[in-house]
Amino acid sequence: MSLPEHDTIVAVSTPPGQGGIGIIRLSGSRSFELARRVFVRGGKKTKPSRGLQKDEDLQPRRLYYGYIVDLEGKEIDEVLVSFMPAPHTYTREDVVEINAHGGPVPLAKILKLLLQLGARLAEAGEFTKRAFIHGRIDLVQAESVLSLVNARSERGLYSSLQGLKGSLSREMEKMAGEIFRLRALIEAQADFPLEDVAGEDYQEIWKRVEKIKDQAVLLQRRSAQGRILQEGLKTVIAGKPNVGKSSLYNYLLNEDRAIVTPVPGTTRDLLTDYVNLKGIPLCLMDTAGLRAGGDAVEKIGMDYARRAIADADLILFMLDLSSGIDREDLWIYSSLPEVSRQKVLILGNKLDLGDKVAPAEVKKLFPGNKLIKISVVTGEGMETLEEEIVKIVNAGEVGGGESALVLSARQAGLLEEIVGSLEDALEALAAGLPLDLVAVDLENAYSKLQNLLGKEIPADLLEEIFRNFCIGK
Ligand SMILES: Nc1nc2c(ncn2[C@@H]2O[C@H](COP(=O)(O)OP(=O)(O)O)[C@@H](O)[C@H]2O)c(=O)[nH]1
Ligand SMILES: [Mg+2]
Repeated sequence: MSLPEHDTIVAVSTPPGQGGIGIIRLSGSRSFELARRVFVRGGKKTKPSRGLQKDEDLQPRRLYYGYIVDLEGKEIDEVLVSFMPAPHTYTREDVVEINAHGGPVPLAKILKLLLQLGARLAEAGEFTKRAFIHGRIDLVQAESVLSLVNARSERGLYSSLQGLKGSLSREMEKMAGEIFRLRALIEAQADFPLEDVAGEDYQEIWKRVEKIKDQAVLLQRRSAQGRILQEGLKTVIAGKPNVGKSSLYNYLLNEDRAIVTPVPGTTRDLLTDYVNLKGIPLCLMDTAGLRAGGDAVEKIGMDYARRAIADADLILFMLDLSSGIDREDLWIYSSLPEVSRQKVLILGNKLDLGDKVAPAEVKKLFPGNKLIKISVVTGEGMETLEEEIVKIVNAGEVGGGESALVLSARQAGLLEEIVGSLEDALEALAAGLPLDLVAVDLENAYSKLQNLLGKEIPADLLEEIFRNFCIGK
């Protein structure tokens, strides 16, 4: 690493803006000294006295009440300060946290003061990077910090926390260990010509590679669920014009975002927003109604709609109960992609205006799918709809579940390569190839696992990863 790792860094660790409190964090060998120079203890009775005089004044991991004063001794803010000596800190260095009253002005002043005294402004992710460099956390955990910062929902937060606690790392370490042992076993055999390798040994190796591959695939599946928790379940409302798609969009968002009119073809654009539905984040999209014809603008809108549908996790296919199911509805329904990772819910809207759809008809037209009857105007059936969405996610039909993992794009990419290498190994075994060729594939999988855990990772890539963090983390 080219950067000096041992200078003292400082940053505002809380999000920008008008917060209740703001935290300024210092890390490095000079943090105590710098903090002492600007911190003045204060109590109800004692008048502020400049600086901390004696070491006894200051015990680790205690909150001290007082003031930050500038170089002229003028008070900047009332604060609580804690001093945390290395190595039991986030970065494994001496850390000071100053809890200020927040508001951008005092925070900026305190920060400037510490910079004047010789601290350096931390780069994005530098605190976490130091934690990693000093071996407090591995890379998987470091990336979980990033996910945590970005988590959109409580459950996304939970799965990032799992990564941070190291459960994901432990599983990967276990896989790496197993591959390592397998390679040792193969090496022991590799000196013999293939026909001398005992059939049982060959079988045994095969079985064990298969087991590791299954584990990797499971991680992959769980990470797909994690993506949903983090980025939101891509939910697209689709159907012919005028069935109430925009009305549903507004209802779920709880605001009038989309224009609703009785004129078919009103929505021409793709509208997207995030909704938190009982703890599940939806990335909700309202689309232009699909129909034959329409002007140029509407056609572009329909094009957007089709693309959004192809990319969705969940499709809310809407029709109008009061006018019944017609050819247009069936045309749209039959054009929905049949992809197993996607789920379609059929919504019959405008229940308040009547219901011309018989249960037998639903069974015949949409085999294996049920119809949820709603009225966006009266709110009837909406609770059922929301519960159904939660159920689908919880059942893992489109993702979710407690065991979901949040992986960064880098991690997901590596995991895919690991699965690929393990599949290659299995193919080589199936083809009865010599074991040293199998060993090459295992070696590949092994080094990628190490890469995932940040053990054999090039420095520039490391810089890149930490650059994605925000400053102060
Ligand atoms: N009575 C009734 N009217 C509805 C309902 N949902 C939507 N509408 C009306 O149907 C018309 C079309 O709605 P809109 O949301 O723009 O449909 P879209 O074209 O599918 O986006 C509007 O006049 C809405 O007020 C409903 O549940 N009941
Ligand atoms: Mg609309």
